[in-house]
Amino acid sequence: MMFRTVKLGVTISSIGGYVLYKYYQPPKFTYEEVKKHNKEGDVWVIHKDNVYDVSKFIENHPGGKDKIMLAAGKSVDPYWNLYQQHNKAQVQDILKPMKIGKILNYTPKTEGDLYMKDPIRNPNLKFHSYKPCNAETPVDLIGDNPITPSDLWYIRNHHPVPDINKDKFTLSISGYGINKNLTVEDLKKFKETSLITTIQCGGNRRDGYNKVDKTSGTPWNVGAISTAKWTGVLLSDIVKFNKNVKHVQFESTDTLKASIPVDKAMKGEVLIAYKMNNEEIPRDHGFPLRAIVPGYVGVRNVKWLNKVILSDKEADGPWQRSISYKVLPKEVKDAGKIDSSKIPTMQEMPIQSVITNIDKEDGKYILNGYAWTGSGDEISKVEISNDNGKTWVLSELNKDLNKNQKHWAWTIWKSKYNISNNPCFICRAFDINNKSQPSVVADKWNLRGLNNNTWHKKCYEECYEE
Ligand SMILES: Nc1nc2c(c(=O)[nH]1)N[C@H]1C(S)=C(S)[C@@H](COP(=O)(O)O)O[C@H]1N2
Ligand SMILES: [Mo]
Repeated sequence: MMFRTVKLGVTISSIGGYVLYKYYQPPKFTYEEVKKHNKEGDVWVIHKDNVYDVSKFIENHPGGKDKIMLAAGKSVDPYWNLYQQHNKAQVQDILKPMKIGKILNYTPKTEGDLYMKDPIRNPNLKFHSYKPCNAETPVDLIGDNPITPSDLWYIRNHHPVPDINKDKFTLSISGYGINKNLTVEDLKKFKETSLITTIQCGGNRRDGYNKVDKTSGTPWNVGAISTAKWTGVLLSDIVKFNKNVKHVQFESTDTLKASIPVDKAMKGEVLIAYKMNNEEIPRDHGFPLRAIVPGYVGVRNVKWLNKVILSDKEADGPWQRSISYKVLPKEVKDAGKIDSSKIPTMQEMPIQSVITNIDKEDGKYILNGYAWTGSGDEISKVEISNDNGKTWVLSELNKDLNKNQKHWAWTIWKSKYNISNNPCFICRAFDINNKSQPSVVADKWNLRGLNNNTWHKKCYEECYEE
């Protein structure tokens, strides 16, 4: 009905009805009204204080129908903050004819949406979610980039990204007679140390378990892992540990809490980092300070670190004490039925290897992948099977990243096969102590989908250029 009024207004003004044109008021809709138009075939969205009917447009949305449906009945602005490609005149031209009115009592979505201030991200990441952001690194780039470029590092956030003013920021270190507050500049006065470490989320390869039985959590494929050079100060260089200290707790501006055993804190090359790949740590990865705990599960590498607490206890909270990071026995299908306080939380990561991509080049299959173990031990070999695990051959290893340090960074590997071979491959790695990966996924299955380090199988898939 109101739509017609608009059309009529335009027609009359064109034959001289200037008065109507001048006094024409576009229809106003409440947020509640817009919210009702959130189903396929009937989709309204809000941009700034305008309301658009995009029902007919959604199939043509360059980012896919699903993405636009996320904003159905709501404001697109928080999403456009992530996808900056919308900030151009062309987009406004597309929108214009779809405008149906204005929003009544417009309130810009800044406070209401805490994710509005999240940083702009590289669209080549493989996104699982946006609020909070969970995204995998594009693993097919690893062969050419053993050190992951910071903007392509996987992102695993539990909350909105804190917006921190470095000049006002301090790190507090407390417990057992210690009580210091250090600015980033204060930290920089200590001896600077750099380490190249791989960080892997406890849920990396969770999707592999889901084929056995459902698990809870983001269904990560093989890209919840990345490697960077971190620069900062060793925790053991700035804190003297009293013998009663059993755990070192980390807390962050976004309220995450985690802890590590004091032994690791003293001897495990734990870093308080202020640089990632030679630059300030990007906001998504912990600006301005991050705990780097080489070889330990992702969540102990606390971003936006603002407190270090020496304690006789583990950190409180879900990330340490409850089941989030507990590898439950495979028989447990209902976490409510067990006493999880008896099960230790994950810390050091087991040996892992993965085939990241298989390409066809000059009549050969070229396999690339990574291998790594949280103990910091050297990867001695990566074996590939082309006959479903009966026989194995060695792949070629590139250990350059660990030349001057313990093996905290992954070893990249490569293998070549004639095209006449079966297109399916399995990989497994060994460390210098001959520790290797388990073969059967069903044996390692656990309710929270953690620590999947079973033999990794991948087949070559033709991809067609459009
Ligand atoms: N403060 C804080 N630290 C955090 C997280 C977080 O949400 N908040 N996520 C943790 C988890 S589960 C992982 S796997 C890694 C991910 O780090 P990244 O986003 O830099 O890849 O950071 C860890 N540190
Ligand atoms: Mo994680």
